[in-house]
Amino acid sequence: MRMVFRWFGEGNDSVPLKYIRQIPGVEGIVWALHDMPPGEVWPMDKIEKVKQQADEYGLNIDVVESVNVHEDIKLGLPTRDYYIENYKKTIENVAKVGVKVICYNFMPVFDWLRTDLYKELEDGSTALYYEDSKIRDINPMELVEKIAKNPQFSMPGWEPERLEDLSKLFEAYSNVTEEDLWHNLQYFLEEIIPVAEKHDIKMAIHPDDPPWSVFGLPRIITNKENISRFLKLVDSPYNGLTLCSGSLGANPTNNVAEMVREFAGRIHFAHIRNVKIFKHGDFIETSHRTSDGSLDICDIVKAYHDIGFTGYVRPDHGRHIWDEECRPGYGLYDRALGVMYLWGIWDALEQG
Ligand SMILES: [Mn+2]
Repeated sequence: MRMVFRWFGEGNDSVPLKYIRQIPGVEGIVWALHDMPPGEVWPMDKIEKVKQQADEYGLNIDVVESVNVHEDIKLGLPTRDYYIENYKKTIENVAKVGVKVICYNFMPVFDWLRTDLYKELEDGSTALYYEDSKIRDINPMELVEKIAKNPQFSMPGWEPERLEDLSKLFEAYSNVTEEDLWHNLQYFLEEIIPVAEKHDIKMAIHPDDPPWSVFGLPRIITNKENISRFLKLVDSPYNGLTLCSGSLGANPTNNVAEMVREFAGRIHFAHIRNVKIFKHGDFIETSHRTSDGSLDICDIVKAYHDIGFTGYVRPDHGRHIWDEECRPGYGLYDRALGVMYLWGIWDALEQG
């Protein structure tokens, strides 16, 4: 496995590249142009700037997360063709600096979803928390106020401009069924996968987080059956997965290690983190350690080891520990501990 670490860009992340290079075994950053609105072409000068910054610290920029998909594509509107053409140009542009994998998702309106960004764990650290009853009771607008208006940083997937016209967006989705979403995803893939093939970039869809419908919006990348269906939409190795253990694992019926084995060869990027699941679909993110959460991270890493995984891995979210001031879920300390835990398991497996 090749370890990488998410970085939000100069002036947009509390963690400097100088520190990232000091985490053992981290060879590159997972990056994006976070100031580019979905649907716009990423310009070469901005892409090259990130490359230069990473080069300075000997870090690669092989993995992009995310190139966001414009809502019109997910909605299947006539304007989608324009945004798909732009998406292709962005693929072409990032290929010029050597990008190998693009992570993206196909979740309507909301990217990931939580009800509390700073829920306290027993040890006094805080972490991202999802409480199902709150999602049922809350108006989506209130949630946006809470999440998107985070005072320190704009939250990835929750960019204010993206959610500006939330009620209109909800209205637009009111007639979109899961089957429509499948259809729109297929249309998108049939257009972009040949371009990805041409430029040798593996497309890696991120599962829905959490892996079930929220606010009545359709969600489809949620379980093993649906992922199998997704991979067949365009049966090419370039149409692959970002297998996120924490997202899929929030549903206890999902067996992540089993999915790793089943989808080996189509997994280009692994997000590994633990979650502790409570009743009623509530869950909290925990340290990566198996005993701290509900997922057997040892078994998941073993599955990757068994399949001879040579793709990219990143520790996913971390808790907020040691009074670190950071983006919710994206501090240095707990993610660095996560990296070391993953390497610890991997190295032990290597020794047999
Ligand atoms: Mn993830």
